[in-house]
Amino acid sequence: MGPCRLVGSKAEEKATGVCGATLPVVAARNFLRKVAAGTAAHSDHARDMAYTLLEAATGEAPDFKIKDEIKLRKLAGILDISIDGRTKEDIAKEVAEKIISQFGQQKGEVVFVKRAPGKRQEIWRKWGIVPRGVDREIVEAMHRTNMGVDQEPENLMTAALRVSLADGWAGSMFSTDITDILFGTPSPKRSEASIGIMKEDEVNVVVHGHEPSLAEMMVEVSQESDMLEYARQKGAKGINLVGMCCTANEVLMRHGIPTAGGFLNQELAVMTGLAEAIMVDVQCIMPAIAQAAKKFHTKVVTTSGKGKMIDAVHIQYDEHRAKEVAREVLRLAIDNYANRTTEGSRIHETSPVIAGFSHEYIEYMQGGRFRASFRPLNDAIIAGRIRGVVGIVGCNNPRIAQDSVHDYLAEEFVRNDVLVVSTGCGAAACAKAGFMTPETALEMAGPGLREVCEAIGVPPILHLGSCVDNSRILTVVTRMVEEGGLGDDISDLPVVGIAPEWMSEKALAIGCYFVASGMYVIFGSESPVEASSQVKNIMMNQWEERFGGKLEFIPEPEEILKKTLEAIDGKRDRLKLRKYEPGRFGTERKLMTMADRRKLEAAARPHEGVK
Ligand code: NFS
Repeated sequence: MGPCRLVGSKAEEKATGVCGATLPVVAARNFLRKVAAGTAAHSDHARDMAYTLLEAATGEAPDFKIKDEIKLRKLAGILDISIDGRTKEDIAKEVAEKIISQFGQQKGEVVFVKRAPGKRQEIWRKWGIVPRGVDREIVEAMHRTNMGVDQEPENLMTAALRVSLADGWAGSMFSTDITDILFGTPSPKRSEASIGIMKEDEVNVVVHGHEPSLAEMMVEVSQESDMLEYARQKGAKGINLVGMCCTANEVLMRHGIPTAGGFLNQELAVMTGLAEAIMVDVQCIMPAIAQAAKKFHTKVVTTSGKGKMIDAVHIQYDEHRAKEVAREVLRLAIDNYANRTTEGSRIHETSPVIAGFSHEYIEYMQGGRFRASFRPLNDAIIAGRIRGVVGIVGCNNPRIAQDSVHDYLAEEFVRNDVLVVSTGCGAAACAKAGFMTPETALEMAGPGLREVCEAIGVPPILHLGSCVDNSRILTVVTRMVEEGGLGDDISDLPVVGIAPEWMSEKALAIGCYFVASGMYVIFGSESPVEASSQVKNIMMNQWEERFGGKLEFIPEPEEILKKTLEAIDGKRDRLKLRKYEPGRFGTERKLMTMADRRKLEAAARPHEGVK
């Protein structure tokens, strides 16, 4: 009588459980539960960010300030909040309250739905998948998947799309926007990637997890002269802050803090024997690190009441005294420096990386402050310089040699003139491989993509941030539609989303909201619904008919590549764009170089001179 999985001899489409639930019902039900869990993780993170914004605005969390007022005002506009004559704190308070209300909203539509292309919104309304409120969709998914409630695979799978939209167009998008407002909207930063960033003669503190609030405080306190002096007193030359998983992506994008890597790198950080402390909060944290740490001097420090761990030290994070908590963790790390005993495994190589491509910066880089637009990108696609765009996102998975599929695909796409955007552990993989530099374009990219990257001075693989920042990809594709020339909906664009080494429920939620937004999505590794041809048929055919997007699980990397390029070329065909041929392009507007852009900006601000 459950929890239900039909496996072994029962893994046939006609098999049933004791209650009569068929295999497709059980497969769809479990799938919906996973998508709800992934949505819950991203959205609960977003809720914490919203409360931090609220308390920053009211002064109850005095260590947090509003850094990006322009973005705050823009967001207030989207939320229909007036900004005239109001202080930024006053606006921020109302913005935070409005967003907090979206979690518990019971009726209507979550507010960011209106940011999607009009045609997309109509499709969602037609099929009844507009989320009402974030928590409501998650709770309903948990209810429907209880024993004896929703018994129809199609209905369960439609619910998966609705709950996923509460992630992409609500929870994750809230989190990205608020994080930018509090800590700054990312712009490109040069840094390094690999486990080789650990330093022998400094106190190494690894910040690992997902919510960036405490990690941001750690960035600040690790530069305080008192703390640096304390480290010197203990015999260290300095303090080396090291990022891990999505916390790494957050502090890399905003401060250029180097990244040690993604999900499967966390035990390696301990095994260097150089980590004085690994500070963690929530999500993707292996309990194994506290066990591995027993063989070294490393202290694993949990900081969230939601995420405690056996054999870890717990120092409770509190946003009301955030810097003080960060100092406490840092002092513990510094005190631990003298305890290094066990020689670990070390490497010294690191790769250069440029990260920090927020959607705002992507727009800016294509035309400067006064002509920010997506026109050059759309034109380059229309002309065939850029064949299409692929998002390579998601996790590492112990079933796959770490990063192997991320790296293989990234290299092949770039070679084939496909622009790559990347987030999460996919971005960490590309960073460690050294793919995220403008030079990569010269070495690896096909002729058209190379020309575009050279003109703008960007890598052919753009680091868009953490996994909640997949919402930035939604904004980018929406802006591409709005810019014109590539159809009138996301489903028209020659764009594919891929999670080649996925393992987390969060990845499934992301995959589903990309599909519901009209994209073809491919996951590598294993399918959680492999046993049910009916459920696979819903994901591939019914979803495509209704939503213009589909979800497919393809374990072979070569097959992922082939199907992606076919899909991109198919979309180009349907848009009646010129056939992609390497090295042969149509006419398009001239791309602006950095020098052109500076001239233009100087002309627009003659009194300010050239910046
Ligand atoms: Ni995304 Fe980031 Fe990595 Fe996967 Fe985990 S760290 S939130 S879930 S493993 S990409």
